[in-house]
Amino acid sequence: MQALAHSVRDRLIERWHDTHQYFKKKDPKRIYFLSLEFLMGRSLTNSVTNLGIQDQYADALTQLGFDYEVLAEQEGDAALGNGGLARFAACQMDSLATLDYPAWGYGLRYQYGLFRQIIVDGFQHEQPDFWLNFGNPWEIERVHVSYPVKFYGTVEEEVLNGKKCKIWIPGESVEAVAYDNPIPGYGTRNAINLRLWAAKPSDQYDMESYTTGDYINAIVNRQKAETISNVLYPDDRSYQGKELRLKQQYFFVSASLQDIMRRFKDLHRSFDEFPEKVALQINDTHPSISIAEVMRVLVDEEHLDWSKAWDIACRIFSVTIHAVQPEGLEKIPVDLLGSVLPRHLEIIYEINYRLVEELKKSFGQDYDKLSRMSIIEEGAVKSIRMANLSLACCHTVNGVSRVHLETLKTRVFKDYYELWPQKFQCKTNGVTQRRWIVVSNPSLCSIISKWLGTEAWIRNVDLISGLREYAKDPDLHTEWKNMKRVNKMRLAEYIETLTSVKVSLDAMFNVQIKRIHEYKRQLLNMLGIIHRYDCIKNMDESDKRRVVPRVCIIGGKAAPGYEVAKKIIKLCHAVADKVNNDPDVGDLLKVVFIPDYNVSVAELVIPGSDLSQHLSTAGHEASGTGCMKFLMNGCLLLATADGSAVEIAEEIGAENMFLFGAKVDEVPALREKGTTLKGSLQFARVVRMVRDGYFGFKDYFKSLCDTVEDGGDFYLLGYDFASYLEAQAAADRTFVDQEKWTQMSILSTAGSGKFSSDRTIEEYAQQSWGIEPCKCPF
Ligand code: B1H
Repeated sequence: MQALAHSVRDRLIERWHDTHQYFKKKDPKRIYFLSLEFLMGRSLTNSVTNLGIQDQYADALTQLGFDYEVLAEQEGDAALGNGGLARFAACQMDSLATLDYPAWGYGLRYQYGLFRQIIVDGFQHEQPDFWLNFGNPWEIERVHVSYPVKFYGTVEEEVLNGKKCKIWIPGESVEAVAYDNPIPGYGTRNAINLRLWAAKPSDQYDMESYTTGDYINAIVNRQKAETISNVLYPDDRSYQGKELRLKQQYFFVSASLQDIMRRFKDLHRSFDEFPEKVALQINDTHPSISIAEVMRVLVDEEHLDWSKAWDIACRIFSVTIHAVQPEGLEKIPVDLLGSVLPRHLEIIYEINYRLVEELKKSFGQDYDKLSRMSIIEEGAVKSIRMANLSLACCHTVNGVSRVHLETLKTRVFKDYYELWPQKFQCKTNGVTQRRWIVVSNPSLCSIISKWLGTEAWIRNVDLISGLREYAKDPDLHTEWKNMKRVNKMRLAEYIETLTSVKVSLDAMFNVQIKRIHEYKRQLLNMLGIIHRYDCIKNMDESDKRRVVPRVCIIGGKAAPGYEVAKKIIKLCHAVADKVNNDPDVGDLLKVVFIPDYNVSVAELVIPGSDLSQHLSTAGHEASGTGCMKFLMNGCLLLATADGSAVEIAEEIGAENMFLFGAKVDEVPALREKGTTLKGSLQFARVVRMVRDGYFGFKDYFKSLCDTVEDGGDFYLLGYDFASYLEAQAAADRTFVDQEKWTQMSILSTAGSGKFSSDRTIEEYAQQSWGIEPCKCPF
């Protein structure tokens, strides 16, 4: 595998090198995509596919006595991210390369990726993912590309050319070393760069301790420097105010900006041209300290006037917000920021002072409004609102689906929207069909190309709608069903190897794979399964013959500190134990938890699914991108009208999916009703089964049951239960009619074109970044 990877890498490097030479020669405006997380998964199959060398490689390997697919399976995942936000970044990189945009990705080279999930007795345990153990053939270490990144210290005033200026005297310096990861486009020579920074001790580090003879401490401190890029934070959306997290953010931002400015200065004299050559995209607010950093460099180091510098900053930055709730927005305590980055704190105060003066012109003395819009949050812990900093500066603020943008406009950033409506834009997420069809479902890929008579859809996905014409064609149906069956077989084998559960290929494979979160409502899924089990138990043999057999597949990680999510995982196992071993049930119902869900598991599971579930309480999933991957693979969707599912329904027709549950605008009123809102009798019954210890672990599950009963039920499981069961019943009825099901499946794939990240990237390029393709000649 290593040898194979190195041979592919050689080809990658050639293209990557040529692309950069070409970019350098043409000097187009570049887009720099800053993200604290990239979830790249495996690289071999993706690179081989995009380079168009798969057949030659497979043949050559056969001659050497190896199997390409077997080798490809050996590769571990690069899991430098948590979930949707990070995979979004990875899909964007694939589209940027394929569409020939002059783009760079910048992030952190964590030594430990997202934890590995181990299940012991049905409980989740976390193990470190030391993914670099055997080296990483896909990266190129650039020992000569390194920059010092400073922290702590003090700010002093000095007089330069008769003008007072501030200078930052840092207390610590850490070296950022570049690791380059070539990202090949498909059907083009272009290969762009994902540059990830690793922290190394700096020679200038803690000079004072050396000179004062404190040798041991000096060494210990040097080693501490390396911890900055050690480990990815597992997202629980609540670790606000951690020093290491702030240092990670500033570390990669500072190194990236030094790199970007050096590249700019190689060819340009004046920063006046900066906005014509540089667009900076920040992936959520995590890199938003870059706004203060750009101001610091331009004002303190390049000696530009404040207003000139601010004008430049406002023209280069745009942001994508992924959060839905105001509580999900990042805040950094003033004390913390002031200690780690004292000069940046001053700069943020200055930005805020000018912002508030500006706001007063529009809103006069409306102090409530002014304090809501301020970058500084007063209160028990005085904090910096990173989202407000981004809103104040960025020329574009992007939501990730239409429903999400609406929430941003009307709730989360209402005041800002009223002031600057033109900044707010919708850029519905997308995923790359290269990885999610071509690589992970080769049989589907061949079917599509055969029926469309071209492979052009791989670069121009709009063509995929051409399949609609054949949605009723019996020959296509036969091929489609065979494809699905082969993929299900592969998945069934995987399930059996992992869990020893044998599943029937005639059953409907019903899947929910994503991070475990209360709002995503895996608990609703479990309660639905319990209801189904309860019904089967109470049936006579003739009723049982009418049951559609189901394999319920669940997978996902819970943040290590998220107790409720961990209990949901245990419940999946407890229910599986009972159901899978009940002779009354047999093949009618199987429950499987797939451990350690990650990108490569998704590549296997998605093509083998019949039905996928997206159950978030309406208004809570900003977009959701898993659903797009299922859609492309012709899996039917059972979903709430939330995030991108609303737009999917528009594209394929609501009649081609199973929608259920409260709508976004009904949710607040339903919550108001609170305690008076009683779920159905059926709901009460299944919760009672868990409460009474029907699945064991009575005491352990008590608090889980409390979250959906006794007036709790913030996520409205009780309210949505009846409608959920109805949608599941509709899915059963349809599944019996295989012709109808297959037709809906074909129409799903045919309607998935909009959800390609190629479309998303074109929108960003045109509406936010103002960049043009720059295609390296072959
Ligand atoms: C999304 C996050 C996120 N939204 C903080 N917010 C994180 C926030 O480690 N952290 O600090 C990590 C992740 N991730 C997801 O983004 C949304 O929930 C999905 O609905 C959306 O599809 C995805 C991509 O836009």
